[in-house]
Amino acid sequence: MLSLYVFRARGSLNAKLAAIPLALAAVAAFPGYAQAASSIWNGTTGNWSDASRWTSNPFFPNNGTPIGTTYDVTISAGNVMRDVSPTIQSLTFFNGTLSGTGTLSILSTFSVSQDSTLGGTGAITTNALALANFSLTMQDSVSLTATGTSTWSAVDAFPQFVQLSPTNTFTNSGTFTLSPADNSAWNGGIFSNSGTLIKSGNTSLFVASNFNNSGTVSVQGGTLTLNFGTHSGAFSTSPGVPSAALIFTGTNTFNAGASVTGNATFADAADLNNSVLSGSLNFMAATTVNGTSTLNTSKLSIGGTTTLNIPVASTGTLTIEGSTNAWTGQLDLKSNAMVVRPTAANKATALATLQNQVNFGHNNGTAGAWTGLGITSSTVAANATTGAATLTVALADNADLKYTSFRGATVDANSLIVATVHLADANLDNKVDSFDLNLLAAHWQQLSGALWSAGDFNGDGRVDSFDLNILAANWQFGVGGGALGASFEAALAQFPQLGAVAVPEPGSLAVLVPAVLWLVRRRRGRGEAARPR
Ligand SMILES: [Ca+2]
Ligand SMILES: [Ca+2]
Repeated sequence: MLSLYVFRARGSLNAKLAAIPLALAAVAAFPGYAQAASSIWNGTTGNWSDASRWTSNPFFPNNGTPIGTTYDVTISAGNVMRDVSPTIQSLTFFNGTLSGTGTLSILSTFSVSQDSTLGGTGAITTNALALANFSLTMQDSVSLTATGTSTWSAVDAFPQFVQLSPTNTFTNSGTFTLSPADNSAWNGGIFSNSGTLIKSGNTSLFVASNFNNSGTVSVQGGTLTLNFGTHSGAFSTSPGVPSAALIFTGTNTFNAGASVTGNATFADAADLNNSVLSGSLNFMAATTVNGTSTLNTSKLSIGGTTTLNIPVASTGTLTIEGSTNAWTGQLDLKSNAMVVRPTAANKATALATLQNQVNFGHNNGTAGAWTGLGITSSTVAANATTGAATLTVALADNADLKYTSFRGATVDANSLIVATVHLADANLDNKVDSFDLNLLAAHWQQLSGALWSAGDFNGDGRVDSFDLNILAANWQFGVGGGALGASFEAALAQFPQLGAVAVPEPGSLAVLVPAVLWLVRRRRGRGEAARPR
């Protein structure tokens, strides 16, 4: 049976077999003359170094034996065991197994088709990996590295598969373009990309490996889904290609150097540490934005809980899953801020939505506890339980604040800012001083629609003595010792209109101001030693 099998395997390669002796004769005739030889395995199970199993007999394929010879190798059946560590020019591999312990260096192209298996230990390196019409299985702990220009081509519509065991590693350090048939998959093991990985074609590919990117991943068409991994490289989708999409599933960690831009969905937990985030991002599960990360997106959609651990994030549009009074996603600002940049045309809608999301975050579940869905802050929620709350989540209109940059985020007159703030800090600079009083004074007696940035600190849409009282109670918070000379009385004196207004009961200014003065005196008493006489 074996001999018949071998006969068949060899018999199908008669033309190539016939060429070998001629090539070897040429080498023998011109020692030192560079000569490409083809060598074909005979389909049995045996050692690579057993020359009798190769058509290049008396030599097994290994560049330089004899001197000047390079080998284009074909394995189409059987199991070739790497008992040596050869270097060859190319390997055409289909329906065979390559096992053993030695390394194998392929200087040009490693072509894989049909059902092929790599096993054993040791490393296989190739310049170009060419996958087409194949399924490739890796076993044991063999590794495969592609350093040059590699391709995965779809010959027909049938999905193709790469299957690694948990102890196999594939590394791309060159440029690998993946154009597989739809619903193809790269499963198992470790997929390490330190080069450039390009997904092209309008098909979907699922990389269900531990995928780690320290290089560049570019989706130029179709969907690339990446299972869990740790990244310090760049991910992008081509702008202007609606079909191009990146999906991260499983737990993904993005460390220093990582960036994500384009149409990307984080379907499961993502830890975004020190990464640059832009484009159109969807955070559908627990997502944290940490460290020195920057988030400046055109669109941000939040499904699960997104936690901001950076001072500011900015997005053109913010979408939180759910609907008015029924939000199901959650933005946890912690002690930070989110800038939303609507156009003039959709500013009013964006503002109403943000107001509802903040209100829902404040009161959904336990009223006033800041534990609801929508927009909230776990920092403010913790502060609220102290019984002497000093923090809140504020919604500010930059038309009031007139910043061009807020904590480094570019803003304009249409920009809206939601931020965790100290009470009465109208301009969100972590201090309560005359700038805040200025804003309040500019909107004094506005009867409706006032935001935090207009001095409405109690959220009733009006700017009146209730708000002035809150300002007085928090006066000089966050201001260094030297500025304490700016007394509230002196500051208030700058705004005679505040004193001239007859305020309806119970908050008339006549009643208010003595209360304010009492507060200021009390603070002054505490700060006696620091004040010059
Ligand atoms: Ca302030
Ligand atoms: Ca008010």
